Amino acid sequence: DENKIKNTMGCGKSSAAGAATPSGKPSVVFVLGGPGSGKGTQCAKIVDEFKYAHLSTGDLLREESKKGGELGDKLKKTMEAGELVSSAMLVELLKKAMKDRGWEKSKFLLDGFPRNQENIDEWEKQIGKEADIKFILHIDVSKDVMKERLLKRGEESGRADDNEETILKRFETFEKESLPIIQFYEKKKLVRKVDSSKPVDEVYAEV
Ligand code: UP5
Ligand code: MG
Repeated sequence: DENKIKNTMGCGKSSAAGAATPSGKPSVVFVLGGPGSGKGTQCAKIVDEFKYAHLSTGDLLREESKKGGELGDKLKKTMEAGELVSSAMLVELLKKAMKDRGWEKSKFLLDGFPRNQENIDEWEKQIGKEADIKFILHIDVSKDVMKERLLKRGEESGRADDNEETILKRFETFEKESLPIIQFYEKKKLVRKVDSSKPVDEVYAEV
């Protein structure tokens, strides 16, 4: 639904990218890209240089799943299958994390969100006009490179989804559900794409 996506992008046209909005609303950059493309790596560098709060929905979900219980187990299973968790709970978690960081006048890098249309619909429902979305930062690199990076990271990361089988499922989910979201934003000229095939600092220079 084109209008729904468009509505999400409604505000904040005039203020500088990254600046907190005069309205006192939080200013948001969605950082998107495939599994292992370097979203977290680049966000950490942005945080070092600029005063952004970095929230990775994947990290939030991993934290939540560590708590165990019925929800924790369900999240763990979904992530190990390389599938996407349901949006209502995810956006609730995200909004709470944003509030904990300080809602007003803050600048957020939302790493790995939104990944499908349901995510966008739920964002619209729970947050919508309460935040100003500035643009989408697309960290882009080939599947071969992503796979190589993830397998290497998997040697030490302890992440249950950094194994070959799950990596392939994560790629599938990304292509089927998340790429269309990036492509839609692209048509709206809201995407700033960075080539992430180069060494970290060179990628960051472009970021
Ligand atoms: N690396 C990075 N940049 C490099 C470079 N330029 N040169 C050489 N090496 C580079 O980087 C990955 C690895 O590559 C690292 O070892 C790094 O040193 C190296 P990283 O910055 O961690 O990449 P990132 O894009 O953050 O990869 P990540 O694995 O976190 O991406 P995913 O999108 O797969 O994982 P995420 O944690 O966001 O989500 C995990 C799962 O949670 C999903 O599969 C899904 O099941 C669930 N989820 C949802 O359902 N909904 C959400 O909204 C979010 C997550
Ligand atoms: Mg990450």
